[in-house]
Amino acid sequence: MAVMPEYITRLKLWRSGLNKDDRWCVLINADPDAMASALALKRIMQQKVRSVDIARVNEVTRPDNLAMIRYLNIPVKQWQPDKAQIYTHLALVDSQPHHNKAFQGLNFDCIIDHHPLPPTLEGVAPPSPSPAVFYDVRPNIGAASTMMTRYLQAMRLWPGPRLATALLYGIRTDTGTFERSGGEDDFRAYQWLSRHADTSLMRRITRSEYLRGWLPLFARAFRSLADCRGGGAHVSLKEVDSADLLVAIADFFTKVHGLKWIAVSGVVDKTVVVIFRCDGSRDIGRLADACFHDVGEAGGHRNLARAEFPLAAVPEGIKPGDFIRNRLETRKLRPRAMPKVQTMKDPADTSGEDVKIPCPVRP
Ligand SMILES: [Mn+2]
Repeated sequence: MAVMPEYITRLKLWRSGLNKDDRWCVLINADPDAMASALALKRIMQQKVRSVDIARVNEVTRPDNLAMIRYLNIPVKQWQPDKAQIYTHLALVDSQPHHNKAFQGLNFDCIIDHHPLPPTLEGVAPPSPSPAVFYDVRPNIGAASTMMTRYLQAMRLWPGPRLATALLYGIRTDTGTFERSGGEDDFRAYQWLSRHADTSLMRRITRSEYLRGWLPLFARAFRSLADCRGGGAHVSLKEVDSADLLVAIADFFTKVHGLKWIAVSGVVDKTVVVIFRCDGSRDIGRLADACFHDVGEAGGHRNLARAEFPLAAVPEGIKPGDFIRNRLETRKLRPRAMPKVQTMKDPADTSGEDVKIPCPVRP
């Protein structure tokens, strides 16, 4: 954190230069960390400018994200490019311009992020233009909410329970409650925020794991549950809107004592998706690989794995569910190969971002 005082001085300078007539918009790719960071930036700016709006460039569909917006009253609206001229300035948090098409061609006077720099800037000193522009990108921090928490502390702007809860949840989702990432800075911010947050609101958000519309599919999932070799089970669904639902069902079954592994399959847009979860008694990534390496992408970790293949790979006249069940029951593990790393949606990831997992590439 040695560089922090310099950033704080620059942020203070930037803030003192804000104009009472300015209308700002903070753009985000909405997830808990981005929404919390935008709220915190709004708090830092709002006394100094005429207005601060928060606009998202994506749809919010995950139940916990929807709960966060509802219970914490987050004033986030859909970004409308054709109305961009009503704003005098734009800010970007938890993202950089190269992350999303919607950000390209826009001029940002404030960028705060913790994702890697674009390859063109790696190893180069960050741009430090006029004091009218604030730029802070630190890829070694676990969450943008951590950076914002430090700024609030430094400016003696104590967060109310809603803002503190939002930031806490931002750190929690981006670090996987410190299981996936996060360092000392994140942990310290987390501890400090815990004292200001509303625990009952937090519980309502973390408990929002399912959508009302998913319940009939849960009913179907329970009916389709069939035992598989080695204390495992298979759940087969037909067409579903998104793989989020399959992940939610698979995660649910990890709470059933005595079930050693679960595979939940469904069809999303002509692609068959199989989500695997395991209690650690076997290497489920290898099972996923064994069953589906020849038809698509398959692999993962010891406890979490995923396979995806085109519906067209299922032979005519055979139901996808039966095709999958047959392979789950009969395929033999392949000898361990040196895994190549390829980008695939991490089955462990709950934040909605793509990360790299080791995954055997199909020959
Ligand atoms: Mn983030």
